[in-house]
Amino acid sequence: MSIQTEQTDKFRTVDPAAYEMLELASTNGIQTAWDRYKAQQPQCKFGNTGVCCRICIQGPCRIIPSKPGQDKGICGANVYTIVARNLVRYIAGGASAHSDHGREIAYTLLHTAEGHAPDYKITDTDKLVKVAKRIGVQTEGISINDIAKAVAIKALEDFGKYDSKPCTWLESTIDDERKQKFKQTAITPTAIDRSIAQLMHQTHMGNDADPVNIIFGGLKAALADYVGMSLATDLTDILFGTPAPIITEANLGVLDQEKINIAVHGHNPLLSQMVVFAARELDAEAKAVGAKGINLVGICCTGNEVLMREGVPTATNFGSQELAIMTGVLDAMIMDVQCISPGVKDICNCFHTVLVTTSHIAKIPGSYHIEFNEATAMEDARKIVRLAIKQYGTRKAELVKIPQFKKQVVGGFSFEALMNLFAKINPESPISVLTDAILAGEIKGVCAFVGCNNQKTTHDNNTLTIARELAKKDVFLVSTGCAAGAFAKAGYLSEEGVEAYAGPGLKKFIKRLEEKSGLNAGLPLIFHMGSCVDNSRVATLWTEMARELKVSLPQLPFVASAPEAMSEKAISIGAWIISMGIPTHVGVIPPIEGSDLVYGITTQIARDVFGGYFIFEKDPMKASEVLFEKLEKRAWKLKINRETAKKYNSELSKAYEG
Ligand code: BF8
Ligand code: SF4
Repeated sequence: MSIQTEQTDKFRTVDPAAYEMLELASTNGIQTAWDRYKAQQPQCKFGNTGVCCRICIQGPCRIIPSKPGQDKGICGANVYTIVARNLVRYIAGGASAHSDHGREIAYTLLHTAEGHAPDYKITDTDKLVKVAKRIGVQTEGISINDIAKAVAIKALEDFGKYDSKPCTWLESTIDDERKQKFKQTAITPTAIDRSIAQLMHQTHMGNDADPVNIIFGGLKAALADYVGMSLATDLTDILFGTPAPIITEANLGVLDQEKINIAVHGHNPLLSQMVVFAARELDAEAKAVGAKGINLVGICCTGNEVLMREGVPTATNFGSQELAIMTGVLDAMIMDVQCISPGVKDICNCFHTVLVTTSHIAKIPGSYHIEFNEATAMEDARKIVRLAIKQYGTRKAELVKIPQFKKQVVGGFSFEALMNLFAKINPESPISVLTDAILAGEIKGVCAFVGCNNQKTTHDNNTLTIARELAKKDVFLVSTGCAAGAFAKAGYLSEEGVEAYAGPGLKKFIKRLEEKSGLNAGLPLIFHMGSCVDNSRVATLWTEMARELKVSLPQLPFVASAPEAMSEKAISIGAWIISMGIPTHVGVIPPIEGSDLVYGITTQIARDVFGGYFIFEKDPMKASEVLFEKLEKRAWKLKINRETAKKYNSELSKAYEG
């Protein structure tokens, strides 16, 4: 059975709802990201290969290595310096975005504990105490508020502390082998802000010209990114609850013509979570204007946050964000920060949808700006929801067209939720349910899907293809971000995906868990672990697996794939994943091909030093083969090592007995 419809266009999207909207856009002459991508062709070769330097205003210097005189920048910078600098500056951008998101959560936790953020509360006290103990905060005889305050302060210290100790959220979450590795390579961050500032300094005109050193500086900032993400996940769980399995739906068919539809779009749940509460509270006001209630939907990672905790359906993912407006029933799109294409405003202009910006660092000309403040959170959220209620009356019936595609989603698999599920089979050692299945050969390893959509690929196609191929070969799959959005829309986050694509081993494994799950739905083919900052949950999973198997991360049968990576954040995540020892596929070639040396550092030297490395492969079928081969090799070595160790130990003990 195929759960993709035939009615898809292999050049633009494999999402049938997006396809329908794209057809509508063509008919009505509405410009979308797809058109603008076309208009940008051919894209600048210098930019595409990373050899254009704009770091000082003597530039731009565009390098042609084969052309004497143009083989270096005006200052004498070599092509490898330029490519490396450009690459790591992406990491600085990504780390800034993730960590600044984390910082806001930390401030809100602090202010909640101090009583200055009356609309927030500490929801998961168990997780608070667990995190406190892990990072060395006293809990015995201390009030919940005081523990929360101490935890929040520790988190804020990770941004700007002045000592040279490693960041707490790195030191308390990774294994000793990686700690040593990061120490030896001098990439342990001591403060997030400092690592990012240092990287910008390091890559300023006339500073570091050594590509290896520049890349190591980039990895330090990438680990700072990990710290920011890790603390963001922990503190968000403390404030709003740790996700548990939840059943919902995805794709544009979740929009409801009879209700007031509000989309939350962006990343930071401080606002979107409040909009969830406000929408529930104001349902009667929606009914008073003739609607059947309020239908809240999510786009991108703020959507993932409220899906994981509240079961809010996903409307769509990054690549197709504009298309949600074209349904004509979206009364308001509420943005917080990151990955919001300014192009959404142009589409809003063609429909009645009101675009509401809420952050002082993310405004779009022509949209409503309702500044969101933690101190007045619910009041702000109510204001936004009421704006949508008002807007409902201006809907144009003749422009309504909702594609009738939606799929069931079983999400909410935080690390804790996964362990709770595994504990139903093995309460003493939940993680060994997964590791034993790998050792037995039932499961061939784990692949984590992360990242975005990118116009350079067919929307959702790389992501779905690689997952299908790996699932057929019995690889256990987890996902975050817009990759999870693609899976949600295609039915891969439900039982339907298992029936369609799971290989015999994977199916047996999932069904064994399903029997005990106690859920009102079957388990999914792919386990949704959350938003992009929640890649920290994925890191917890691999750390726990390695601990159980008594191996280091470079030996673990675990790979990652960002099949349609787009943002600076995706590059930053990829960089810390490889530094953790995990081979990472990227389906879009970043601008590094202009330097063989830099390309080699990321794909080869990284392997020698960290055990993790990038695999750049645009063809999804080939990528799935390479990823599987990496898993097989690691799983095979794991078994051989264990058998040898067992034999050696028993021979040794026999010798002693003798
Ligand atoms: O942080 S996956 S397009 S929405 S960057 Fe953006 Fe990429 Fe989506 Fe989430 Ni992550
Ligand atoms: Fe050109 Fe050097 Fe300035 Fe870059 S830093 S723009 S290579 S002069």
